[in-house]
Amino acid sequence: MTALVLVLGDQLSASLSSLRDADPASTTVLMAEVMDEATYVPHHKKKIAFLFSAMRHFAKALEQKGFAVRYVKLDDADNSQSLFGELRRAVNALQPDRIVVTEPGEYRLAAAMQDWQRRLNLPVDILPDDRFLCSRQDFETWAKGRKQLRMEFFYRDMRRRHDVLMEDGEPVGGQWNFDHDNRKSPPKGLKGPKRIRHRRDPILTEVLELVEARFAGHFGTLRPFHFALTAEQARRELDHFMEEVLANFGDYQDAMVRGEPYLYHSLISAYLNAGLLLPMQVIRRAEKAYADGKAPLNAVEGFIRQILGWREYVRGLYWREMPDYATRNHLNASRDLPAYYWNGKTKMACMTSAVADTMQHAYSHHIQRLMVTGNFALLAGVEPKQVCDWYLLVYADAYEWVELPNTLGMALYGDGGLMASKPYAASGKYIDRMSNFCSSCHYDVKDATGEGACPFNALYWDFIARNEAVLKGNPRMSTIYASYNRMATDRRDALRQKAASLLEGLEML
Ligand code: FAD
Ligand code: DLZ
Ligand code: SF4
Repeated sequence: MTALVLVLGDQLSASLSSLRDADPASTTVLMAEVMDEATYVPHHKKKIAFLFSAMRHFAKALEQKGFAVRYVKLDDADNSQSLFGELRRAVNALQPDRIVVTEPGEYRLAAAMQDWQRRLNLPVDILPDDRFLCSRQDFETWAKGRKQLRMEFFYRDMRRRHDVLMEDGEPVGGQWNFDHDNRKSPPKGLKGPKRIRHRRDPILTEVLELVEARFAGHFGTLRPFHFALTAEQARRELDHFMEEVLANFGDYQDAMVRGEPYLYHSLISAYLNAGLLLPMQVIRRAEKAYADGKAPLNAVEGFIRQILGWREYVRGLYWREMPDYATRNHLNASRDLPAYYWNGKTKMACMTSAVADTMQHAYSHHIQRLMVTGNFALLAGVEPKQVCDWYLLVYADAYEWVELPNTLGMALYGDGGLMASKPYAASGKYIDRMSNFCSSCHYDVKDATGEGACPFNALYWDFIARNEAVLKGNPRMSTIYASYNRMATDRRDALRQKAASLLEGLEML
């Protein structure tokens, strides 16, 4: 029996379910760089360069293990530029007895795959992606019958189930969550630690030239290029994070500083999502850092919660709610995404900084995504589909299974509170507290209605006012509505007038 194993660009793990038990003597692995995947949204240049280079390295590693690898480069003469097209060509050339593939991360591809067996007239085994720590079935079991799917309870369950940061059946330190010790404002002059860099290799040089030539019109800058491309390089970054950075992760998790895109974040999401790192490998490494006294519990618990909790939770939610999740728009938001999301040209210093980091690094950290670009789109009422497409293409770690719940659910409240118990809406005051952006901004964060007032302020109160019918019943919004309704009528009128003029001139801010 000969098998053809299709490995996708975000399945670069030696332990992948489709490869784990494959016999190199009777297996050919197919990997293909195709325009269909590179352009279903026009991904950031760095994201394409990262994936193509990492794919080529992974193919080499498989060859070293004895597998025959059919690797199709983007510019190969007969490349059909679609995954199915490449599968069909390989089937015609190799005449395998069956096809094996690990289930893909995105619904669109999973739906298309259902038809491959019929179209190829060959058995197609689609195996579960067990690199995740909660299977789709286990998430269903957890979610079934619950009125609310709150991440915190899911996370506690995962801690128990995987015995992570547990001692005699209790959470280490006596609490599940240490967030009250986290999330400090940035002190003046806060800088992130220096990050390690990897040596350029011939594979990367060739791919950078390819991306420069073929994707010139895509978002973002390509060079300098800094991503790890192999599991070994990603592990070195992880080790460096654990030794030098994790200790301050909790304290400055929500801090934002101009010119410091990374601060104390791990920068591992692109590696986890492409398979160069595995979630349990990262979690056990963080537990070890705690045991070795390299980092305090508030940092280690907060970090582990992101991976064991949030990452698994959003994946479970995605598969449970798709396909209609992608079309939800609970607040009926319909404005167009302003041009500064693409070029960073706005007088709002916080938005310029978040977009500039994104253009340069295909990265910005969680609070910039949530409380700057996400918050602004929420307050301005931008149509969720346009916002989601933007997030899906601009970040090197973006795949729909993780991007969509975070954007549509967490940032935009588009799912009506399935994911977030209340909208993450905030005025300029929050951004001022957590960043140094406002001191160098054209706008005045202390003003809400004057000529040079911070746009986030009036837009925030307008968001509260215009969504009153939908949000008022939410108990977590009651203090906000009480404050709003206590405001003098003149003040409320002034805020709404200011917001109307801001929305009218949204492109000009
Ligand atoms: P750290 O802050 O160091 O966190 C460690 C790890 O925890 C991350 O690498 C990631 O794997 C995981 N993690 C943390 N928060 C989340 C979360 N909310 N959901 C899932 N995993 C999480 N993350 C993506 O991986 N891909 C996306 O496309 C993506 N889109 C987002 C869109 C919006 C609007 C928002 C608000 C968040 C999004 N996130 C996404 C989550 C989060 O912002 C990124 O995982 C994080 O910024 C990656 O940087 P890091 O590796 O330095 O993370
Ligand atoms: C994101 C991406 C890109 C840019 N290119 C490819 C590619 O050429 N070949 C490939 O196999 N995968 C690529 N990917 C990753 C896929 O889009 C990803 O596997 C699906 O979205 C499922 O998560
Ligand atoms: Fe952003 Fe307003 Fe601060 Fe300017 S003043 S940086 S627009 S929050």
